[in-house]
Amino acid sequence: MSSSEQTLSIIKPDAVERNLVEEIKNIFKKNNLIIKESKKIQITKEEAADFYRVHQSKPFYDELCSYLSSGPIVVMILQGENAVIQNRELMGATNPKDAKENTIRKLYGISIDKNSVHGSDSNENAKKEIEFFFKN
Ligand code: IDP
Ligand code: MG
Repeated sequence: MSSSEQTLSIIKPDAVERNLVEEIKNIFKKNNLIIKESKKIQITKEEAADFYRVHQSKPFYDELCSYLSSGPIVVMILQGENAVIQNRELMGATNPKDAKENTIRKLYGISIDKNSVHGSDSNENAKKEIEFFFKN
């Protein structure tokens, strides 16, 4: 049975600003994730609040929404075997300090908030998040 899946990846403002887009994309490609779609956009704080609404009760919610809307981001659909888990493994732990060697967040993350990338955490959320950015 094929387990080819799609997931949503976002290169966050801290990484776009430091010109890390191609480096991060190369990590996906080298690890058998195909970039099916990619676009550089900037979203409003309201759109960020909608995207991150699962976190609305968290103390860092307002800061998180301000941050994601603070500059250009690159949103991508990644496709491959077990894409959701594969992408999460390549990203590393939420806090770059806890991330394993050679993960994107270990290599490039600055702090728990400026952690360079977002990735869907389940197939169900991947579908919703792809819809959010790519279906009108
Ligand atoms: P994830 O991005 O690894 O899935 P989540 O727990 O879903 O992590 O949190 C979403 C985002 O919220 C994180 O990527 C990070 O940018 C931010 N975040 C998570 N925990 C904290 C925190 O304790 N302080 C500030 N920002 C946080
Ligand atoms: Mg998450």
